[in-house]
Amino acid sequence: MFLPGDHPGFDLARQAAEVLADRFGVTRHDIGVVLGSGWAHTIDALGEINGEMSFDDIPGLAGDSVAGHVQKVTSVRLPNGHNVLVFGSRTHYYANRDAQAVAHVVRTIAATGAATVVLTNGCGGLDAQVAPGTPVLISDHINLTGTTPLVGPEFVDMTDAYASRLRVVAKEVDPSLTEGVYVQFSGPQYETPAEVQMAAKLGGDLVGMSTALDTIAARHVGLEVLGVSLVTNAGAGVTEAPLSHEDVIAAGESAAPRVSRLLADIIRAI
Ligand code: 8IG
Repeated sequence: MFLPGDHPGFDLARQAAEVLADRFGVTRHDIGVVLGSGWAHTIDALGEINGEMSFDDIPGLAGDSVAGHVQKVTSVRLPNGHNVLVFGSRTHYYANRDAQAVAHVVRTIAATGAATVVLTNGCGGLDAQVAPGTPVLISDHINLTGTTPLVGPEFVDMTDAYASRLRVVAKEVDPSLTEGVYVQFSGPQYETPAEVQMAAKLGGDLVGMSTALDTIAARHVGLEVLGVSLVTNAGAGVTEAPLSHEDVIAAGESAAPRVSRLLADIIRAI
């Protein structure tokens, strides 16, 4: 139905979408949202909740167990009637080195009927002037993971992978938003200062561990992508500060009310 074609993982995504449609009584979702570190409160500001489900009850969604990651899917009805499927977290490549497992969330979103996916993340910033707690629109990415969720001769066009149309919509909602190139490392260790320097020399602005692989999977199934990063820390060596996961979560928490409200406004405007 909504996810035509044959590829490893598509059958499992269609099964997951069927379970979600049955449980929420929503035959078609219009927009999918994946919440990364720091974005969890977006749901509160979106609209009326149709229902929620634990990852444990959804085919293929084992999830991972990182502090700050929420293991549930929520269906929300916006004031404009759009149904939005919100994943409280994603499966990360670092969890089990499985790019197929990573792609399952966006494939499931496509299988629910959505045309658009909003991918959010927490990331490191390469510009010391960008304060922790600043949201940045992703304009493009560099995939340094050495992997891809695609198998076989799938020659997907990655031009305008982060739809310029959706970035315009986001900037209409908040003209102060800036854009940046997201560089994905495979993690889970943070970068060395030398790796952060390399990412900057390659043309990167942000370093993270998730969104490039998600976007490849999303473009493969024809989803229009909006990527929004929350800079929760300066990349290693950009400032004197050492990196700690606890500090990263704290920065996300303190920015949460403001960035969640912003994201909700953007999603309502899509
Ligand atoms: I939150 O500094 C968060 N995620 N690779 N580097 C990478 N991922 C991150 C970082 C960071 N901060």
